[in-house]
Amino acid sequence: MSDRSREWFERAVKRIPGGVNSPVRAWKAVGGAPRFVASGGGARIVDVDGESYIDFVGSWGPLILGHAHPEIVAAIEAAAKDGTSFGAPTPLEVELAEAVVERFPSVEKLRLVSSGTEATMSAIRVARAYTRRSRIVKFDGCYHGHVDALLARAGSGVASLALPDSAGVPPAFAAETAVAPFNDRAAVEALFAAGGDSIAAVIVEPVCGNMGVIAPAPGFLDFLRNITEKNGALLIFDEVITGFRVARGGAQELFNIRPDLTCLGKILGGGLPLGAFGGRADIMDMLAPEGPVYQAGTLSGNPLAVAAGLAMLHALGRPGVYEKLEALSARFQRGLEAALKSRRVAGIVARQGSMLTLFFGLERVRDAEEARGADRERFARFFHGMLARGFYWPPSQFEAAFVSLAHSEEEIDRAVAAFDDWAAAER
Ligand code: HOZ
Repeated sequence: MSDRSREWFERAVKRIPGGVNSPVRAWKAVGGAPRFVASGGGARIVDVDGESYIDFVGSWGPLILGHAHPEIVAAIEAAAKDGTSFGAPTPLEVELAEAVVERFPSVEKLRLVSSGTEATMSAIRVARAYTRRSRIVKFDGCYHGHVDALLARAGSGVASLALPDSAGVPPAFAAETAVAPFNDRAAVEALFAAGGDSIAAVIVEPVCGNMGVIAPAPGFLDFLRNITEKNGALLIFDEVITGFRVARGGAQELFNIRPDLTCLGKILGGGLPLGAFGGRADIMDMLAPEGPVYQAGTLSGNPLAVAAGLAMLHALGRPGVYEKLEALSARFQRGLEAALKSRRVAGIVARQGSMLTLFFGLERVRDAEEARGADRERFARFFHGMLARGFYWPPSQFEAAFVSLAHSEEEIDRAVAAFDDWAAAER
């Protein structure tokens, strides 16, 4: 079935740690050897053995239009013909910055980088410089890329591999990071009460996507906005996943919150490496060459990534796209929930817009501690059960699955039928 994938994996592990360039891809959390992908088109990917799958990973979020969307491919081709990198300003960077500002009113100025990790790393640096404070508050299970200071109780691959935290992060760095449970107001209040004047910023995924999908409790984001403002700390929204996905203007539009700084990535780059951080002009003007905070990158604002991002934002500007995504995703949730119920498999479907997670064995999930209580063995069987039926799901309990505009109602219904079939056998 997967002979060529196995051969490539055996070859890969000899030269690439774990055989992969990002840990979750190794399938350690679900077992088995990862499929090596040969191509993708629309909602499908095809592996090197010629097996085709309907994909709910979507490159972990960027591919909201599906794979190899013709408008994105055309934009990249056209840009490439004019040169792939200059290390000098280009007009399209300005257009992309303007397009982001138009969608995110809290962002007055932004800087383009090459990944979400760079975006969060730079955002906390500028927040520390602006406030002249050093401590950062983050939430258990939120993942903000592999920045040293933010690898405390991180979600995503760190949680999938059940690592306490990353080795190689000096304790002194982590000491500047305080961790609270998501959705826990009292814990955040206690941190501010104990040392609010040393907290530079609170960074949060406004809808968690890296401990599985967990929505904010009603009023929680407003609470964070108020407590940071009251204490002179900045509020940073990590919208690398939620930006352009849960709404055109991200979670901040959906929940009507104005953070001080916002981190973006994934969809912003149309499937190419691109991130951004931005926010209030007085904060962003701390950056060199205007101010004293250094931040730079040879490939920052790369012409191909910027062209792909602009084509993406243009396509997402068409009327009805978010309504269509919501309808498809709600249909998916209803179908999965009906199957769970009729097959008497305990679990919930946690969803915000087109990001969703199946948590087996739980009745609710509000934070990382509850998410860690999910039945991960059943999740692994679910993953392989879906794979065997032609559906590619994120290979970890602690990641979000993504519905794209390339999925059809018929494909969603087939995924539900496959899930029902698996659930029947599981019982
Ligand atoms: N940690 C990433 C998703 N939340 C995984 C990225 C990847 O493996 O490509």
